[in-house]
Amino acid sequence: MLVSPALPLAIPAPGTVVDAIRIVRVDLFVVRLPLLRPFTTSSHRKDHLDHILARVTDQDGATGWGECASPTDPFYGPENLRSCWNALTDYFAPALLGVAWQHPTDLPTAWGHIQGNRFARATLDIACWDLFARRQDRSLADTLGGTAAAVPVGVSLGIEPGVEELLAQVERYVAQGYRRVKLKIAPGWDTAPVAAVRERFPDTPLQVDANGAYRDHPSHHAVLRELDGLGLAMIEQPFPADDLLAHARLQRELATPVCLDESVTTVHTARTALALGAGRIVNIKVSRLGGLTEARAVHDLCEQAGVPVWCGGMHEFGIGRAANLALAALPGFTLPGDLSGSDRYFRTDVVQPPIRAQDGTVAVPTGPGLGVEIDQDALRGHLLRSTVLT
Ligand code: OSB
Ligand code: MG
Repeated sequence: MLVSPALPLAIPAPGTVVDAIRIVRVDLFVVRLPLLRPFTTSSHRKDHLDHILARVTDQDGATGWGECASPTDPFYGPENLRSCWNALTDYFAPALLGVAWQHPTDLPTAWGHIQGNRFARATLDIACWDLFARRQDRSLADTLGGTAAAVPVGVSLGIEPGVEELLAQVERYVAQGYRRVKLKIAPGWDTAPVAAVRERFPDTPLQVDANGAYRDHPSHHAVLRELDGLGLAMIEQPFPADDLLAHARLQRELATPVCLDESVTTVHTARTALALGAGRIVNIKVSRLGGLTEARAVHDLCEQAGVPVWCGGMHEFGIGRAANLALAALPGFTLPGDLSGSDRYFRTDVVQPPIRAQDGTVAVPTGPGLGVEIDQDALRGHLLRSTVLT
C-alpha cells in the first residue's frame, strides 16, 4: 500500500500501532490533608481528607497524575477509600499495565469488564489524560476541546451549628467575589437558614443541595415547595440517587429547576434522567462519572439537549481540581461550578502553582497536561501509604 507521508492515515491499517502508549508503572499514594474548617452535609462530617493520588509512567518515561476524590466512607456514594484502593490495585491498574492505547478514550475498552467503582476508575482516567496531553505538550483543557480561559466559580457551604455562623460564612465568600452560594440542607436545616440567607443577601445567586436526604412523601414535598418560593437557582439532589421518578414528580410541582448530582453516574443514567424530566440542570463531576471521558460525554449530551451544566467538586486536592477546571473549560459549562481556590479548603495543597479564585473566577491552567506540578515535599509530608505496580 502506498501512503503519502504528507497524508497520514486517519485510521491505522489493521495490525499497525500509531504512537502506542503503554503504561509500565503505576504509583499510588494515600495523602491526608486537614481541612481548614470541618464540613458537614446531610450524610457526613469531616475535618480531614484522605485521597489517593496516582502517577502513571509510560514506556518512554512520560508521566501523568490523577486523583481519587472518594470520601473515606460510603455516605455520598457506595465507594470508599479502601474500596477504591482495592479496585485500583486489584483491577484497574493491572488491566492498564502493558496494554497499548492511542488515545485516552480507548481506555474504557481496557476497563470494560469492570463494573462500577467509578471514583477509582476516574483516578487512572485522569492520569492517562494528563500523560497524553503532556506528551503532546498541550494543556488538558485544550486536549478535551475546552476554550474558556477562566471559569465562573461559587462556594458550597456545609451545615453550620447555627444560622449566625452560616451568615458569617456567606458574608465572607460573597465579599471575596464568589459568583453564587450553595447551601447544604437536610430535614430540620432547610427553610429557616435558607430564608435567613436569602433575606440578608437578596441579590446573591443561591442554591441548595440535599445529598438525597428527603423522601417522596407529602411532608417533604411541602418543605421543598416552601424552598420553591425563595428564588433559588436550583435544588440539587433532593431524593436518593436511584429515585428518578420522585425527582420527575417534584420537578413538575416546582418552578425552581431540580439539579441532579448523585443520580447521574454514567451517560446512560444522564439520558434516562433527562428523558424522564427528573431535572433541568446537571452537576457534572469527573470523579462520580469515572473520569474525563464519561464526564465529557455527559456534557455533550446535555449540550445537545439544551440542559445547562456546571462542574461539581468533591473537595479535590490540586490534581483533581486542575482536572475539574480543564473539563469546565468546555462550552456547555455555563453555570458557576463548585471550583473554589484550594486556599478555601487547605492550608497547603499538593501542587504548584496553587489554584486561586479571583473576582469569582478561576483561571484554567495553560501549561502542559493538568498545568500543575506535584509539590514533592508536600506529598512526602502528608503521605500515609504508597505502593508501586509494574
Ligand atoms: O454533593 O456536591 C456535593 C462535597 C463532598 C461530597 C459531596 C458534595 C460536596 C460539595 C463540595 O458540595 C464541593 C466542593 O467545594 O468541592
Ligand atoms: Mg451535590
